[in-house]
Amino acid sequence: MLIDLRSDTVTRPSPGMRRAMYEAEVGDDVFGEDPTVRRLETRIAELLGKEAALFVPSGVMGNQLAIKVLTHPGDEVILGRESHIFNYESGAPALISGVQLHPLDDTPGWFSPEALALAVRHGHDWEPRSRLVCLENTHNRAGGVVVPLDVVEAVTTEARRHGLALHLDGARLWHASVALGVPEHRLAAPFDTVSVCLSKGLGAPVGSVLAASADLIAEARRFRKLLGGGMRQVGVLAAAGLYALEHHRPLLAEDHAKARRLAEGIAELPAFEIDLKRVQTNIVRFDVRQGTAENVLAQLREEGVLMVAFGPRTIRATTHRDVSMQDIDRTLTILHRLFGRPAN
Ligand code: TLP
Repeated sequence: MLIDLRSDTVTRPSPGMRRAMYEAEVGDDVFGEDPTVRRLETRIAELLGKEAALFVPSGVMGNQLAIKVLTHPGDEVILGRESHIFNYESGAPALISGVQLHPLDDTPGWFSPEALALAVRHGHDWEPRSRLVCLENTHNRAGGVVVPLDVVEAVTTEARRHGLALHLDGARLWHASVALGVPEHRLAAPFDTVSVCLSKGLGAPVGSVLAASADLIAEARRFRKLLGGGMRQVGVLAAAGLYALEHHRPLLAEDHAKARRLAEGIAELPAFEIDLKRVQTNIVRFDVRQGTAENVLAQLREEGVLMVAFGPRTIRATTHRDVSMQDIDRTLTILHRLFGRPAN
């Protein structure tokens, strides 16, 4: 049996989730007639403390709809250099919204209010217009780190001082909430738009949700259709999302515990370098001291363990509900056997 730690997106729907999908009441959601989708949207709006929400096929679409409804072509969007939007969304902001991205150093998982203030333009004719600031919580490439509440408050307050709009990529906001012991709506409060994913740690097969004011959601709904994201009897998928919120979300702390165990085992190996302080949720990011990440990944693959490269020497392992603590222990046994010799 493979131990698949490539991402928390690889989970299969649980038996209870499949049953909920089978039994879902459905209707044509393009006409706004799918009762299960409506229930999901209402539930997420409530959890995030926003007026309304929109079910979308993916996290990318949630982020891109947010950028679309908060900007005009030619505007500038300030975001982290390590963010998902900047690195992994195929250049969509340029294509869909006609905006320019202004990346700031967010190595720890965020940029400072001071760096943000310096990046804001001055309104000259020859400058792009600063319009939107995006944050990511938890921050994927930083290693699943949680952006603390005081940082969220400081950065968003600074953005508002300059009259900027705010979007939160909360693909794993659930994990941030569990790690901080703070409800999602507190982490979402300063933002105009928040996108969350059901298909990552929560274990639904498909789906993300964008939450915002009723006006912004009405606008996003129009662009979702334009992009081909208007879905019909999609209550079968929304049912998986509702099930995940109720039955899988309360278990996320277990995934954090698996990541911690894995990280502590990796820290014992001189072949690798890991910052344990960064292991706060379900992502374990570590560096290879000698040789390449690809070489280590190939050796692990031979043993049935899958992880991904996050750079030439950097590896990411992500825990989720389809890997057990026993799988983590087996992974550590394999890592110790392969890489246990001291580095010289
Ligand atoms: N992240 C995926 C990869 O694309 C890297 C993963 O395996 O972690 N925001 C964040 C912070 C994400 O981590 C992801 C997916 C998305 C948005 C996009 O979600 P999808 O894949 O549903 O479009």
